[in-house]
Amino acid sequence: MMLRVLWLFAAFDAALLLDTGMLFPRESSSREVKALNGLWAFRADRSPNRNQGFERAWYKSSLAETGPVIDMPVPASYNDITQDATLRDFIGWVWYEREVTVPARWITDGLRVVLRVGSAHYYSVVWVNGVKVTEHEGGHLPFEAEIGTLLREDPTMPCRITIAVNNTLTLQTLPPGTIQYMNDRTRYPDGFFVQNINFDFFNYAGIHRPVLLYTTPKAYVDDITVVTDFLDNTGLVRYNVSVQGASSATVKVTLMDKGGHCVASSTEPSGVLKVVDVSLWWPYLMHESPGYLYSLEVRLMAADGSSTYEDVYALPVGIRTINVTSTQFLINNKPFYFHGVNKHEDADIRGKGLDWPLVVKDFNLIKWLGANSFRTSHYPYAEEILQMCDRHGIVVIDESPGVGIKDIRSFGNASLTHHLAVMDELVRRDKNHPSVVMWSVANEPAAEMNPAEYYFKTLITHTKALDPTRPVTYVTYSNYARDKGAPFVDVICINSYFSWYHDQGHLEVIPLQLNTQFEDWYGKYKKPIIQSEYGADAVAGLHNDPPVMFTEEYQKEVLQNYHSVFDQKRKKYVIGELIWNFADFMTTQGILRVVGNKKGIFTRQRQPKAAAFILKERYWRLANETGTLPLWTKYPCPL
Ligand code: BDP
Repeated sequence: MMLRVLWLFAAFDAALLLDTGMLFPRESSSREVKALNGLWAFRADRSPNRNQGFERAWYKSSLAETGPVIDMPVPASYNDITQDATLRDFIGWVWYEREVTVPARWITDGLRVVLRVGSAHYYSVVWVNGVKVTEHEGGHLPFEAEIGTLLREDPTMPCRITIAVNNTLTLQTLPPGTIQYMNDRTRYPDGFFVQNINFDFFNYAGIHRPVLLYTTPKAYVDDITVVTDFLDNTGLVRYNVSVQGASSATVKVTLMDKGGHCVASSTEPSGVLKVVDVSLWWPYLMHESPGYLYSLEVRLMAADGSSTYEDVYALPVGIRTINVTSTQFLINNKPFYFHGVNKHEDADIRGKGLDWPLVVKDFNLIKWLGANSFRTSHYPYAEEILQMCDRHGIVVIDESPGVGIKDIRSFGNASLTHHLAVMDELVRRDKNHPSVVMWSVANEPAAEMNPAEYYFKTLITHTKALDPTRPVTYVTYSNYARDKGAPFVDVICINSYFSWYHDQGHLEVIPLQLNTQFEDWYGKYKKPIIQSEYGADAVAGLHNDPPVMFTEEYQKEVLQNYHSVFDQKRKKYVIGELIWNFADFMTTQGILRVVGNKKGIFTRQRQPKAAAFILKERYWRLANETGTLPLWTKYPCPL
C-alpha cells in the first residue's frame, strides 16, 4: 500500500506539459455557458487549389457577401446533409460562419470569454470579427481561444465567428492519408485527385461537436487533476488545482457525496482528501450502484488591487483503482473481464456529429446487451459520451486517432512528434474520467516494420509519464513474433477475423486458429490479452442455413465459435472480448463494403441482428458469473 500511495503522489506531475488545462465547460455561480449549436452559414471552397477563401479573405466580411452559402447544422458532418455527391466526397477547405450576440455584462464586467470547439475534422482556423484567434490540428479533441479582449475592442459589433475546416490528410496527420493526383488525361479530367486512406470508416468532416462560448472571471481555475486510491474503507483523492490570472489566490476544495454532503475539504491547492466509508466507483453489473460519483467543488478567491475574483468549478470524481497483473485486469482489486463492444461515432445524416438521441439510445442498447465496456475505436469520442460512461459505470479503453499507420514514412519524426502532442491533448482532456481505464495509442499500425520499435517505445513511455496510473496498449493485427511494439504494452490487444478475411466459409477452423493465437501471444509476452476485435459482416435480413457469408446465421456462428475458446482462456489470461462492431457504419466505397461495413450486431439504425441476441445472452451470463450482481439484475436480464 505504501508503494501505491507514493506512486499516487508522483502521479501526474509530468502531465502538465501543455501550458493550459482543458476543463469541460460547466456552468457555476461564476461561469456562464452559451451553446452556438444550430444553423451556420456554410460554403465549400471549390476553387482548383481550394485556397480562394484565404486569397480573398472570406473571414473579413460576412460569408454571404463573398459568395453563395447554404444552411449547415452544427454539430454534424457536412457530408450527408445535401444531395450533392461532390460535397459528400469533398476534399479541402470548407467555411462555417455565424453571428452571436453576447450579454452586455460579459463585456462590461471584464470577464474572460472563451470560444471552444468540441472538435472539428481535421484542421481548423478560427477568426472572430475577421481576426484570427486560433488554429488547431486534429479532428477529435477540443480547442479554445480567449476572445473577450477582442469583443471589448468594439462592443457595438456583433461577434462574427468564422471557422475554416480542412479534411485533407497527409502522411504526418492522425490518421494518415495521401492525396493522389491522376495525371493520365485520357482517363481523368484536369486536376482530378483522390484521397487514399488506410482506415475503414468514412472520413466524415466538419464541426462534429458543440461550439460554445463560456465565461470565467479573470482569475480562474484552469485545470484540476485527480488521482484516486483507497485503503480499507478510506478513499484517497489526490488533487492538484492550477490557477491562472492571479499571482496569489486562495483555493478551497470540498468533496461532496451524491447527497450533497461534504465528506472532506481542504484549503490547499493540492493535497490528499480522505474519505471515510468511501463509496467506490464500480463498473456496470459489478455492483448494485455502479458509477458512484462524488463532486469536487473548487472555489478560488483572488484579489488584484481593489478587485476581487471568485471562481467555482465542480468536477465529478469517481474513486477507484486500476492494476494489471500478468493474467488479470483489476478494478478496485477485483478481476474485471471486459465484455463489451467497439463503436464508432457514426449515424445516418449527421455522420460523426454529436447527437443526444443517438448517444442515449446507444447507452440503452449497451445496457440491454449486458455490455460493461467499450473501446473508442478509432479516435477519442466526445467528452459528453465519457461523462455518460462515468455515470453509468461503462468502462472505456480510450483510443487515440492513430489508425492506419501503415506507410513507413508515417513512422518518422514529424509523425511521432504529432502523435506525442495528440497524447498530451488526449490525456489532458480525459485524465479525470473514472470510466477511462486504459489508453490505446493506436489501432493496427504496421507494427512489424523496423521503425515501429522506436516509435512505440517512445509513444508508450511518453504516455506512461503523462499518466502513471493507467495501463497503455495499442491494438495489433500483426504476428506475435514480428510485433515490434508488444514488449512495451501492459495489455496485449489483438484483432483477428478468422473465417472472414481468410478461410472464407470455414467456420470450423476458428477454434483451432484462435487457440493458437492466444497461446502464441501469451507464451511469448506473458501479458493479459483482450480480443479487441472479432466479427463478420451480416446484411440485416439476409438468411441462409447452413450459414453462408454475409447472412445473419454466419455472423452468429462466427461469434459462437470464438466464444467457445474465450470460455477456456478467460479462466487463464484472456481478460476481455470486444465485438466488432456495435453497429453498422459508413466507409469509403469499395468492393468489400456494401453501403458501409456491416459487422454491426445492430444496424446503423440501431435495430438488432440475430447476433445481438447471442451476445446479450452471453454477456448477461458472464455478468452473472462474477457473483456480484444484485438480485434484480440476475440473468435473464430484466431490461
Ligand atoms: C479491423 C479494423 C477495423 C475494420 C475491421 C473490418 O481495425 O477498423 O473496420 O477490421 O475489416 O482490422 O471490419
